[in-house]
Amino acid sequence: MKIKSVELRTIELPLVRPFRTSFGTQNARQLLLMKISTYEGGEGWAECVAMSEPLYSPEYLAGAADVIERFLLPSVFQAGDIHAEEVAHILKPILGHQMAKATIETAILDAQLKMAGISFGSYLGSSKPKIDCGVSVGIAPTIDALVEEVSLYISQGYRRIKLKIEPGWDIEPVRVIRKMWPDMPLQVDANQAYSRNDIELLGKLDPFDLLLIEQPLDEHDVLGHALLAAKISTPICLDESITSLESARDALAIKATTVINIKPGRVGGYLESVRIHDLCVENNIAVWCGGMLETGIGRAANVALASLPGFTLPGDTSASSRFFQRDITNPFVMHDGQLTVPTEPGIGVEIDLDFIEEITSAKKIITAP
Ligand code: SMG
Ligand code: MG
Repeated sequence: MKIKSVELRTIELPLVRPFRTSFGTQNARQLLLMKISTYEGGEGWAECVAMSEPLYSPEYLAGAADVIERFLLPSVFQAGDIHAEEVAHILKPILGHQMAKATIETAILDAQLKMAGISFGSYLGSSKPKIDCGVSVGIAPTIDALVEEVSLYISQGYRRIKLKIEPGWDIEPVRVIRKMWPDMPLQVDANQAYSRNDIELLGKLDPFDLLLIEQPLDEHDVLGHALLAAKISTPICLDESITSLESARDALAIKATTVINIKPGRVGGYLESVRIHDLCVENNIAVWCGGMLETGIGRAANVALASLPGFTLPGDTSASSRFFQRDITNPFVMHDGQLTVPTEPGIGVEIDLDFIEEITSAKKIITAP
């Protein structure tokens, strides 16, 4: 395949309710969309999961757009005839920027699979037609507001609840939710808000039978997670710290994590995600698919990934309506706590171009030299 042009646009979708984590509150999802066109007449879509500010990860929207245009696309254009399987290798000399790299690889893979008539799910190794859905619940203004929000998701059928926590919003919300729903699969996510000094405090979560605690410490403190894991009984699950197959292997080797959250953007794409999945299957480590408030474009590919056999825990693969009133594709609608894996070629969803145009704040077309 030879890439002819790449369209980059920034869009903004309002969230149905503010989403608060330990690093900030989001009221809207601003994101970068990519459409590639090939000389063979193919088209591929992807979204970049970087947030507008570098708070979850060092990458951010405008930075991703810049590195894509300035460094990544020139390398891709120079490579000429290209397959998705070669993209990571071609981009390797440019360090970091996994989310930006994942966007290019995914758009090329979408175009390639659409041309070949193969769905993302079949290509990646899907083993089931439907996946179980979990939902991520932000830090609420009050315990009552939290109970109300969790009740709504449970009534909608979600099969696992994840509570965002931070110092001062941890033991009490977990205690209340666990008491109301004693059998609900429940987990927490701190987004790095604690330190090694908090081991005793985090141990107070042990009585609540949580599936896991996600990324309690700094992303660079992998050893700290191993020390914590040795002292508490709640399983540790790394998110931000896992940026590649190698980092997953190392974290498992020192027992810093016993469950892994795979986010394709964070690890450089779906192909690296499958490699991490395979490593975990070999080592009997449960994996689940994380979420980055994706629109239908990113969600479609995530749902396909989450249908691989090693994804044994429900992911942050919620319905479109969890975040958006209106999605930019045909919406993902949950039935009985599950989403159906798309089977059409490529990411397998219909793109609502009219709506995308309406919410586009910037657009740029980069043509191959
Ligand atoms: O897409 O359902 C989703 C969001 C899930 O909590 C979620 N993601 O650390 O796992 C995480 C966060 C990262 C994004 S928070 C702005
Ligand atoms: Mg997380």
